[in-house]
Amino acid sequence: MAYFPDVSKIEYEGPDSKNPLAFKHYNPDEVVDGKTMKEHLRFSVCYWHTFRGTGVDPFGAPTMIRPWDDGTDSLDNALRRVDVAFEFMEKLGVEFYCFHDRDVAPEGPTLAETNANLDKVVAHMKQWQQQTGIKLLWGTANLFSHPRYVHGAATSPNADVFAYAAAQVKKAIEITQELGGQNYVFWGGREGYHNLYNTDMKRELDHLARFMHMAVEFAKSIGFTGQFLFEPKPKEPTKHQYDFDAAACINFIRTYGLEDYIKLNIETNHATLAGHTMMHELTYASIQGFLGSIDANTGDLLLGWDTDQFPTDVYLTTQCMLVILNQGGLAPGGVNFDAKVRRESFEPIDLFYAHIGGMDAFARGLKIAAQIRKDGVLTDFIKKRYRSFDEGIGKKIEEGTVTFADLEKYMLEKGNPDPNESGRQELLENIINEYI
Ligand code: XLS
Ligand code: NI
Ligand code: NI
Repeated sequence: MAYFPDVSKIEYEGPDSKNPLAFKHYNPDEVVDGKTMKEHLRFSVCYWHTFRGTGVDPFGAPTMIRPWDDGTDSLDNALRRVDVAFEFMEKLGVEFYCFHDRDVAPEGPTLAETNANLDKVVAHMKQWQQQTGIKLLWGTANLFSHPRYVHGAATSPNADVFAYAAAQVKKAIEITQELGGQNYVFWGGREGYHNLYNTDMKRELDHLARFMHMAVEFAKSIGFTGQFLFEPKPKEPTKHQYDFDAAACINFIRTYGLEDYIKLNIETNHATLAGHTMMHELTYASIQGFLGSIDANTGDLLLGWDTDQFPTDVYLTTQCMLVILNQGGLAPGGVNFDAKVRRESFEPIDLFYAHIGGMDAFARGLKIAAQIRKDGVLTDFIKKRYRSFDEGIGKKIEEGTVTFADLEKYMLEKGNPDPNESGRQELLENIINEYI
């Protein structure tokens, strides 16, 4: 049975094609900078927005037309959605997908029944993976939708809720392993606070760290070798999320001795909410060896919430790919479209347009970034800008062989520093424009 009867496999037709159901730039086997595009980009479809998104918003009812979905939480409906998902991903030509445990299977009245539901759906997903070759980029657990998580999960003041969340994550790691998942993501969900009058921040952070240590220990005990990833987000649903931004997450990871086990999954819209650019977040994580994977979406700069739109801005994708290429790639991470079609884009075909656009935007970003790097446009400039640290006093400063007293003596003798040089920001912006 075909759920998208009007769509056949999406092919690369090149930049001159006018076919809206073809790639203009994403050519999976084309080699760019030593690797194929698909090796660089490792695209992933997210299950929650694409197969569970209904279009509901705080002001209105669901709008999405999904002929295959009967709107119930039955196991049959869940199994059918898997068929839809794999048909979609196969036609789109993505290699990976991601899901939360509760996206794919319904909760039952008890944890045992919930787990049994999950096992049935996971077996079905595994079959589809074997049949299509599509792989699991990462698994995760939904620790935020159910009312039991009203005060958080690992940071709940209720120890039983912590225990329930632990049981849920244990199972989520097991199914991620069962499906050959290459990573496992922790996104804070409701791990944060609305008001400090009722919050013991120290205890909550200690609990979150204990939770992650237990997850890491459990993964070791079953031989799960996937990479753990922590996903920063500054706010929403809580007023302050503990995984605020890359800097806060890295500080948390290091403070609690988790640096050997956890990297970051950086999401564009979350960077924006934190008052950063995506390029800032990626660079900050990457220079410290913590950039593991990305959630490729974008926000609306005029709206203050997580709109999770598909990325279409080629400047944005170029900046992402500059940082990713600089660190030699993302694997075992990838480019996950944690993005949803707009409430007004309610037809099934819109799911294809959205993903094709995102994939093409990243393919262009990849090609442009590779050319910028090849021509050394930015790297040469930056290298030259810092050349005073390559020799003389600068070299000694970097090597740590001079003291404040030495530098005072140096400057007293020299009198004044060498003159500064222009930063040439506008020139560089103009040059980048020539590549876009
Ligand atoms: C929500 C997050 C979430 C994570 C996975 O804003 O982006 O979707 O990626 O739990
Ligand atoms: Ni995300
Ligand atoms: Ni988000």
